[in-house]
Amino acid sequence: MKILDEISRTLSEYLLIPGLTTEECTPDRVDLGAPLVRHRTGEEPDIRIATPMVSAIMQAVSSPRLAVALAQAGGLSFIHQNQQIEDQQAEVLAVKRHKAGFRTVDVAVAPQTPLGDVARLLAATEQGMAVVTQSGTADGEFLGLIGLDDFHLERHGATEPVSSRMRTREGLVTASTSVSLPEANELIWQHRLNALPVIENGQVVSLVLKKDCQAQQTYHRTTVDNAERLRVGAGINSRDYSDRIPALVDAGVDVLCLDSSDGYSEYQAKTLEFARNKYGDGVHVGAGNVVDGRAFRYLAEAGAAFVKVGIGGGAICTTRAQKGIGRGQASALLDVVAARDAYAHETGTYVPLACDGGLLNDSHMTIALAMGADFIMLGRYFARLDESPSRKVQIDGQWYKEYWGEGSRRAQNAARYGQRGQMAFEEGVDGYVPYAGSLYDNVEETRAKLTATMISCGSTTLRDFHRDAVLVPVSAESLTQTGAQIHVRRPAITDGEPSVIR
Ligand code: MZP
Repeated sequence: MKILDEISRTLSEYLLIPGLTTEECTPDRVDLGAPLVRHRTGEEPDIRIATPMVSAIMQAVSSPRLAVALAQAGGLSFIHQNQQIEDQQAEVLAVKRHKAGFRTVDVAVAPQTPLGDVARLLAATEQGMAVVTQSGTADGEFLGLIGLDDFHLERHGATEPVSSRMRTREGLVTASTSVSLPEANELIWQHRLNALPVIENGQVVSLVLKKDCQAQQTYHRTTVDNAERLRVGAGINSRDYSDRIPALVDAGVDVLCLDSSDGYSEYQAKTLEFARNKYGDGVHVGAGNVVDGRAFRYLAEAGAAFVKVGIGGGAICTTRAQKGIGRGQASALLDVVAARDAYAHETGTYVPLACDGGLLNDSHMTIALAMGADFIMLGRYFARLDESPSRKVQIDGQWYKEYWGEGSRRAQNAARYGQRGQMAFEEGVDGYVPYAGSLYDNVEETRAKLTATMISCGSTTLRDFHRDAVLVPVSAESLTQTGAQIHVRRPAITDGEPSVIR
């Protein structure tokens, strides 16, 4: 037994001291770009991301929809591995096949579907338009479109069929699959359309929406591969890797990551060895999670493309209470950063680090990046957003999204926790997080905060930030004074007027 001569510290226990802000430190010069995979020091990695944020390998977080939105915002998602290989493969394929600006059909109805059902479907999926097909399924014969602008339930009747109000195929402008996005947008403006269906063999392959035209112009740091397809990652485990890795590689996955609560194991080294023997440098596999320099070196030597840091800090995690394993995220990160830098110095190979779990607010991200993390993996942050796959629910008038841990009974991700079959005990919880709106808006706001912090510290790149940041531990007393100190309660609202509480 050995007891480390240090206290396990969290990210909240540090603050940044501003550095000299020079005239060169302007928002347009700040580059938040980060390397995602190992590379020779001083050279460019195969994959970089413009926004140093990736989504957690979790059922409640990383779906194709979120992966598309995050890649458009400059980050990257890891499609979760707690599903059948073919299902995960299909999700990766869906992202790789995503044509920017071209949506797959989210809502399809039949001509006889009652208008009331259409209204409910559109509200539940937050869409404004449904495709009408003979069979009522997305791959049925295309008959027309029906949108919220086409009917009013009180005027037209909830039981009336879709056929009474739909816009039929004959009167619609459509396009073939050879249409490019600029051409599609041109047709939309020329014919004053809300939506342009793209048709092949009588079926709708995709829809181009007017409201997306504007949005496309805002995505200027999208994470794409050499063929301009969105990049996407995927989780793997150290059990079925010999089948899962080839299936994901066939689907065009850009980067893989071992998904385990404790990655310091021979199982991970064997999985990395399998990938290396089969694909050489052609496939990138990240590993983790670890909380000290020994574990980092072990995985770096085994060929990890990047290493994830963090055990027990996740917002939904009960590992520390259940098993007594873990380390404060700041202590873990500082130890692993030192090991990464020593490894780079000795070998000339830089293995990026992801800070994973327990980042409760944006300032934790700036502290983690200042300490040397290359990018941040987030679960709770993305689970709150429109694009996450979980349900949006209202509780006591407030909107929430469901969020559950991979170690919860709901997820049953036994492979991640080294358990077999049904999980014998839980290491995570199942609950709700406050709903927070669209991914793009949230990521832009976070980017603005990271940029402002780096400017205060006098850095324009993350590499400079790693080198120049000055951090200070805070006392328990000053922790209690962090945040707004409001002593006046907001008055209760009665009859529309605030009543003063004395
Ligand atoms: P957070 O961003 O929600 O705080 O943490 C997300 C991270 O928590 C994931 O990337 C993963 O490493 C970890 N995780 C996922 N499920 C559990 C669990 O059920 C967990 N215990 O700890």
